[in-house]
Amino acid sequence: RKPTLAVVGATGAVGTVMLGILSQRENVWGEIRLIASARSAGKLLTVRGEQVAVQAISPEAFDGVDIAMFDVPDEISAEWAPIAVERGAIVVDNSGAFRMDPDVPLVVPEVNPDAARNRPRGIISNPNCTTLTMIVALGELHRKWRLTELVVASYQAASGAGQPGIDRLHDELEVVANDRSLGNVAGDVRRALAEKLGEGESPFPAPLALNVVPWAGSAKGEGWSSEELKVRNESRKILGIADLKVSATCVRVPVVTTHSLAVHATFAEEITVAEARQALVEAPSVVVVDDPDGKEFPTPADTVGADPTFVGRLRQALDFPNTLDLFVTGDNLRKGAALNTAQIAELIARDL
Ligand code: 11C
Repeated sequence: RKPTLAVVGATGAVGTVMLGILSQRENVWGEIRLIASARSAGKLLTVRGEQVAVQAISPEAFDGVDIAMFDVPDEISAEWAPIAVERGAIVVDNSGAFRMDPDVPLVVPEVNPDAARNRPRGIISNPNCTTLTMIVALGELHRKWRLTELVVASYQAASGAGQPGIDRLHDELEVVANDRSLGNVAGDVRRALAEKLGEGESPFPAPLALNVVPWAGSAKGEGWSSEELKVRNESRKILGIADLKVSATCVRVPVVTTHSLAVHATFAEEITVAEARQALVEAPSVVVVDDPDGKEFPTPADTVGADPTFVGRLRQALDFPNTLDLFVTGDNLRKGAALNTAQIAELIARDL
């Protein structure tokens, strides 16, 4: 019997990409059950070329499910993942609810696949999309040269904030698109948005159109955002380096989908650009795009919709021995979320 899979949060931004991914990858699943809030119950969604009606979330909805993938907010996962486990499912959770629980593995199949086998709570966590954007490439370099320090700045897409983030960016772009006077006086974009879109709630704490916003997530004290602490804590856990030195600055940019990171990575062993490039070229799921003279480097616009991590701008840091600077891009809804979750589910389905 092929295992039964549940997709919880099937109607969200990540859930929508998940249904596409499940339709494209090898068909290892028997039934695929779609679950969402009661509001979406009965809605017909297409997966594997078939229309499937969404079921309202309930304990019974998990009966007979072998693996349940959750793409829902933290508080929904915190409540419902243990219920799905009680009903017999193994949960692969893409929220932040369980990632730092010592009894929950945090898995990236290219980096620490074996961790998926030790899951005392019946739950496996999927990392945050910002961490995931860089971690496959860094895992490969760490395997060979032992990573000791990481300084990163992120350039995060609007879809990291889900469908409301995507909608807001498009609304803002519509306002600024036909006004060439904007962007010349401090506050003019903010005023134009307030005038045209009202003072309504934005998922972002400042205008995103014609701007960059040095903040993602919630405040975690001493000036740090939740997103920055996730990059630090999750990188340590996935790579298994408890004392990895990490400093992150997370920034939102007016890109719909695909996160980018500028990475400054220091290693215990001597590393050259040529060796690092070769290791990355050979790494599964990594594509090196690095010919600035030929105008070839990773950009979000050229990455969106693709599965691999793209790496470019590889340089030996001039004033830091054993340190590489590089730029990485990855589709935050695919490898950053749905794809990695699907890969974990496939990994554990093989052992069922
Ligand atoms: C963002 N990375 O870009 C966030 C979204 O912990 O899974 C995902 C939050 C998370 O806003």
